[in-house]
Amino acid sequence: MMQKKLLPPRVAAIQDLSSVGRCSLTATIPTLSAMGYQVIPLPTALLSTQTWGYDRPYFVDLTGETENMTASFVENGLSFRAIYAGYLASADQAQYVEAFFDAFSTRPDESERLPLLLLDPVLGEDGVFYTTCNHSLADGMKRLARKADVITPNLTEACLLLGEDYRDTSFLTKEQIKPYVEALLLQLQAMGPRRVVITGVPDVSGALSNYGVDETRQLFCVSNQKTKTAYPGTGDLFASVLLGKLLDGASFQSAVAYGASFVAEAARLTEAAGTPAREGVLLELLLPKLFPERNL
Ligand code: PXL
Repeated sequence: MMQKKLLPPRVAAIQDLSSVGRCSLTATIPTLSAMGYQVIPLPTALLSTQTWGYDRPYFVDLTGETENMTASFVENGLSFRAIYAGYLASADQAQYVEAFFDAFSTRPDESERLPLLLLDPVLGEDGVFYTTCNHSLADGMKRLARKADVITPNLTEACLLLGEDYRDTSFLTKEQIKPYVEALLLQLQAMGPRRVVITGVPDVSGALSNYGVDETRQLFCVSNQKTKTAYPGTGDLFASVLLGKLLDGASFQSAVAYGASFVAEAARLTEAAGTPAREGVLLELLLPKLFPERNL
């Protein structure tokens, strides 16, 4: 009989299934599986391709299925070590995801809430909404953020959650950016989540930084060199690696640093390979790096 601690803990992943583009479930499932976790997907939408760089993806909104999937998981007595929610198809779906959080939260005490709830409030980028997102979905994400333990917005999403003005930081220095982003981090933390990271903030030096605040209110920043090409799905890949590391027991700051450098390496490798940006990063080549060392 295998030792119980070696059995892969279950992680629910509430995200879209985009067949092409290495984002959402097609990033989360391989990544967390490589790290030794069993992913239980609850697809929020079905798309032929992700939306960035493709004309008219075929899109099926699965909002109508969310409640029944949840009920079936409850009926079958499932439990989760973590719940990771990302891209949602509609504002109504956010309410069903909130019900999912409630159905599976046990909360023995506040310091070790089970399961760990990670929300990536996918809404937009570069100051604008993704084509399928809008303000009512942002309101739904705000309600979910209040319940989450960890949230991973980019700068656009942080501003949308807070109703603050988005500023393009790419011509500013880190010293100029820091007070703006740190104020956003503290406001987001005051909404409820103990740990917040604002991802992918560019600056004039050509770095891409993740600014975070941990459960002790310690602020930190980790930076990597930005590639010339931007790839879709890197936020999903980052959140997946971050979650795996947190579940492994890493501190928030070290999990953020590891996830950010993993994504930066994936972007560098993909740029060197010259594959189309809209197909995402070549994460398959890097997954072996994530394998845990285990003697079965
Ligand atoms: O990676 C965020 C994301 C998730 N899902 C879909 C997307 C995007 C970003 O464009 O299009 C369908």
